[in-house]
Amino acid sequence: MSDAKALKRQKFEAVYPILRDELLAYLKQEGMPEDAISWYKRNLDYNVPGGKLNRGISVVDSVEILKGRKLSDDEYFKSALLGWCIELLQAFFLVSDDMMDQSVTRRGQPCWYRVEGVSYIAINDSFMLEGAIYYLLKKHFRSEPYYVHLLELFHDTTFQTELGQLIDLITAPEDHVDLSKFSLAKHQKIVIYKTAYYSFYLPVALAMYMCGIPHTPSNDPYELAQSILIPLGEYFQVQDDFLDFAAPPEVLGKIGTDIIDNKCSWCINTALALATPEQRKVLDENYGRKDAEAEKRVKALYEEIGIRQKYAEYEEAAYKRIMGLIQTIPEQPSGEGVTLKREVFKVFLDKIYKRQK
Ligand code: GPP
Ligand code: MG
Ligand code: MG
Ligand code: MG
Repeated sequence: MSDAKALKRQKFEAVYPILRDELLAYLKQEGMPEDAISWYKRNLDYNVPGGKLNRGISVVDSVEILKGRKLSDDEYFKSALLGWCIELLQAFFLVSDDMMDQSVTRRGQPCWYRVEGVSYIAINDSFMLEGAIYYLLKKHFRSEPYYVHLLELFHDTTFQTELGQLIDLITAPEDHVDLSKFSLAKHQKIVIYKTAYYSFYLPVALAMYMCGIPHTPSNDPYELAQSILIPLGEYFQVQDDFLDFAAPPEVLGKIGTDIIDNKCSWCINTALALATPEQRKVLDENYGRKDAEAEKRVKALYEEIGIRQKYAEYEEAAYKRIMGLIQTIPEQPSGEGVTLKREVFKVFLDKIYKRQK
């Protein structure tokens, strides 16, 4: 990591304890018992700050680029706070996703529900991570003219992600493997809803609202942003699917579960498109089984089919395609006020291009 990048991360991380303490102070003020306060602290500390923080820091980066200058202390704090609200949303999703996917590790440690004494309490803990978002938004943004936009955006994005999670889950029944039900079209729908909206559109749209960019009836800048960020998010989830199969767990921080979980992942869809009838039979017999040997057989077949090469080709094509989309943003914006800039999207794309984790 470059020095500049490490410093940026540190500055962003320094905001987290302030927000956590505000949340804990709320519990105290409500007269909650000490053990509840320390439980919530442990929940927050375990699940919120330890990730890559790409989504959160992207809010700050985007506000900076859109304003075209260094931020005041207040502007920095507010944009970082919105960034941490996305990290809270992400924590809410991951704690519950790991239960639904029966995952083992996350960010190099046991998934929260697998921590001694937590178990199903993790369901309520995930709700409390979500609740924190609206407490913080109300406390810090209530008097801003764009407050209702922030609320709507978080609510809409949460619902979209839950829709994506629903189709992810029902396309992967535990007791019934039927690979003929998978398709790249279905995969695309799943990944756009479960990942792209909250991971890519949300950070940039939050930054745009904070900068006072208005909606317009034609050529709405929010729609333009979405037309680039949704394909970007789709590419990101294809990476997630590929890394689930290909990345060493020590690097990825989590153990892949997609093959065992019968997921409609990019890898299986790509393999199905390339498989000979004999290879297809191996997939039909081994995919989605709760069995480490069967998982190994599927992985060996992915190698045989050349999934790594296919992925490298996909990644190059996706990068070029998204770069092309970014060029559709007018270079010389007309009119006054803050307008969209290509740089917002380029920075985001460069953050994920060829990622290993
Ligand atoms: C990524 O899926 C999507 C999410 C984490 C959103 C979950 C949404 C909910 C409403 C709970 P994934 O299972 O591939 O992620 P990972 O590989 O990180 O487990
Ligand atoms: Mg999942
Ligand atoms: Mg998962
Ligand atoms: Mg995954």
